[in-house]
Amino acid sequence: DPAPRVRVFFALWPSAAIATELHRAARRAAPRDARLMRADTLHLTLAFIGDVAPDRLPAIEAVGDQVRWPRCMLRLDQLGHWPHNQILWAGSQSPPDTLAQLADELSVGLQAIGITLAPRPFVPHITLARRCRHAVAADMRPIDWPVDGGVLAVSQRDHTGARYLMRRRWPAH
Ligand code: 2AM
Repeated sequence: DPAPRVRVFFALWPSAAIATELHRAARRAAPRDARLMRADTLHLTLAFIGDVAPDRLPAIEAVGDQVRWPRCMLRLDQLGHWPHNQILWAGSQSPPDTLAQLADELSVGLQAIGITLAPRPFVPHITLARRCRHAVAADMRPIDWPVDGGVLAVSQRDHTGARYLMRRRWPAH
């Protein structure tokens, strides 16, 4: 058998208070048959790495040590729906530049250790619900998320969906 691989990504993880507000927004906006994300699973992906051999984790963590984790205010004031993956998401009409910079620094750092991310633009979003088949017509009461660090998360999938473990946390600095 090949060695087991782990599915990892860098992300921003909201506090329980912000996650609760986001979950409320999701409940208000999502159609009944959509599958809401649990509050404790809500996050914003900065760099999706995917499946790696566990022995790659120290180098990946070292990338997290190298970048600057900014402190910033992220105003979530936008709901969106992507038909191609049936996701209902929350985003920002004016994301701070520092977040795109952070995503870029992570991408460059990962590239330097031989991990190339999918060449798609960074669209900061928080998936609120999956299997959302229709566009949603809903306004969102803005939620101000004081971003003060980030994480390396490990995704464990089973029949109940995904569970996330925080492998490392970095405070803003
Ligand atoms: P999504 O919420 O838009 O699906 C864990 O799976 C996290 O990584 C999710 O936030 C998910 O984004 C993101 N993700 C999963 N597969 C991805 C991919 N191929 N490219 C970019 N992000 C991905």
